[in-house]
Amino acid sequence: MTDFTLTLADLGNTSAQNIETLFAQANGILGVRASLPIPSTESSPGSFINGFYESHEIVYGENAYGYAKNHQTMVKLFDLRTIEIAIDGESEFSLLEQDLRLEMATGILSESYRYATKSGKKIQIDLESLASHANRAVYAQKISVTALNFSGAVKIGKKARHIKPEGISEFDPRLKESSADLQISGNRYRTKNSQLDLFVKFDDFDETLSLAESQTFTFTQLYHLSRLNDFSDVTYDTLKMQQTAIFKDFWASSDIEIVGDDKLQKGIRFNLYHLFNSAGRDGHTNFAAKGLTGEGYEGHYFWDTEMYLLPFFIYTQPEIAKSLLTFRANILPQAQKRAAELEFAGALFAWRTINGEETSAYYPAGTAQLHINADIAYAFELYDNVTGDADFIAKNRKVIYEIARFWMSYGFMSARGFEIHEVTGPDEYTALVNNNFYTNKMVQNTFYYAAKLAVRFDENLDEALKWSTAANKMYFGYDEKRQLTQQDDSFLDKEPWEFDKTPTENYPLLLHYHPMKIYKHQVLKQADTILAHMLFSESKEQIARDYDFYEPLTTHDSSLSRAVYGVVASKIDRNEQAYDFFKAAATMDLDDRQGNASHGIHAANMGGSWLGLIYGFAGLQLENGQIKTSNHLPKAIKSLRFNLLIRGKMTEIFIKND
Ligand code: IFM
Repeated sequence: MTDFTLTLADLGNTSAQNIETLFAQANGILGVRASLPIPSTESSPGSFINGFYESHEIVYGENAYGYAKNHQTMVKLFDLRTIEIAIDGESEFSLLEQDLRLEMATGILSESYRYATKSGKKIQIDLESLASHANRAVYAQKISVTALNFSGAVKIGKKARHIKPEGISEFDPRLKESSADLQISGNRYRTKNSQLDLFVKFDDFDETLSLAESQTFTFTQLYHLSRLNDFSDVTYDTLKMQQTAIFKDFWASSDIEIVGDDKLQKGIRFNLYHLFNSAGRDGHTNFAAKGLTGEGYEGHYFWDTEMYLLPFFIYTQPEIAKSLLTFRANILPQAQKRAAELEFAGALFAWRTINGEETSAYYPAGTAQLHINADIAYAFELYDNVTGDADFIAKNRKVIYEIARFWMSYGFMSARGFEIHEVTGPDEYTALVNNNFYTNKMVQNTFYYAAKLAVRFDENLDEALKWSTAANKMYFGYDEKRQLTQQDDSFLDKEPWEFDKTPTENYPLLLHYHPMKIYKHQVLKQADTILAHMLFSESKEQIARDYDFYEPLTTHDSSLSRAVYGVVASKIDRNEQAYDFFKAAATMDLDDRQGNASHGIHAANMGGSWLGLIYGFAGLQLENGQIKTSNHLPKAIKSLRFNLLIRGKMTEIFIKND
């Protein structure tokens, strides 16, 4: 297979922490940052277990009823990568050369480092490693140490080191201390507050060898980390063989071939590779905003899963999609409790969470993003339509009914129709508004789907009638004079943001302006109305007018924005604009375009780049179980080939630009 290799030459930013993120290895349960074998002062090594978090009470200066009570932070666990080396007693090294090769075709990372001591003794460290997809408790390494220009005693120590809290120095609301003090008893590590257990089995290594010049010593290290104290015996070679086979299957169903732009070809494969690696697999974990590659956003699960990641999984890896949706079904009790606490009916899912409880300490851009509830329903419906998995829907349909009940109790019927007030839409630079267009559209869709299920299963028919009526009467604001869809009731009346007076270094705005200043202006962080246009049908003229109005007001400070604008640009036949957006999405982390890949991958954008190709360039639409495509290839792309798995049947789609 060609073009499945990632090297340092593919990266726009080769800082130590960027490399750690981009070359990180993960298997949906366990993630390990690709830190240097001999760490530098810039290193931020660590490993993560999906869903393994510590909690702390949120201390509010001014509390109010119903605010989220606890932080949940995915714990930064062990440094599994550091090798302690001493040559004839010298243990300080400078890095001379490094070379990393990530074989995305097999899920195996190869690395080579050359180091020198102060007195000039040089060694080479070669590593081969994997986070096993066959045995998700295991991170495995094959380590070779070569004496390059000396003969002598080399002491090698390889021990898993628990990372202790050190505090965060940077001001960035997207980051929080993630290391935690753990209570250790034998091979069990327990979080103090959340009382979660993790069991480990480490084969530590500590030896002094005598190496002759050019002689290499090779050994393997296996690290087992699991929520269950149950480990099987495995060997490095078996794990490697299994890993290769699993990745072969993955690419056979999920690869996308782009002819005409090698950089984008690599970019999209890199994105799909990380999507496969960080998705939870057990129905009790989900997909963190940064996957299992970094500590940004505390390992929380957001709507990113439903609206940006699930389409890829639903169409190519339905088993993974099912487990991500099962997670939502499993946290239904927490959502029901939350709705009751806030005195609404049904279920209210948390904006950001690990264990199902709301953990957003800033409700205007957190809990108020109620749209996540409609997003979840949307994803269930997409799964239903694409896979035809009737058993799953039959088993979990209560999730949809409960969400519909929440919306019936949250919205209200006025003379104008069914209205939904005091919400924040996807655009986090506009908060607490009435009738956010995206939210109302998604809720309308939720009501229709809930009513359809009620008819399909012949139950809740009285409620179904109310849901259909609310859907039919859903209110959408429209500015007749300007012929524009209103993002919400007040957006078009706001003061324009002075973009020409905003210096480049003041982006992202969230790091430089108080929320009140941002909220009172016409400025968007990310696609909002335009996201609704990506999902639902509307005349091309209307979409184009809205696109031309909202895009110049959008900073794209959120990584979730560009891909969506790209899909919609394709939808209105602006194929070259779509191409520019797609390029930005496909290479966002490789080129560190958001400037914070060090905190972890931008997973939603990676899913968004799949949407850019499949919904955008290939114009995929699903109507009544039938797929339709249309050709929106930009000039530079000669052809596009991909697979879709629809109702269990694999369909290959090939589009050429002529
Ligand atoms: O869910 C997103 C949100 O839409 C924008 N801020 C970051 C979150 C996590 O990716």
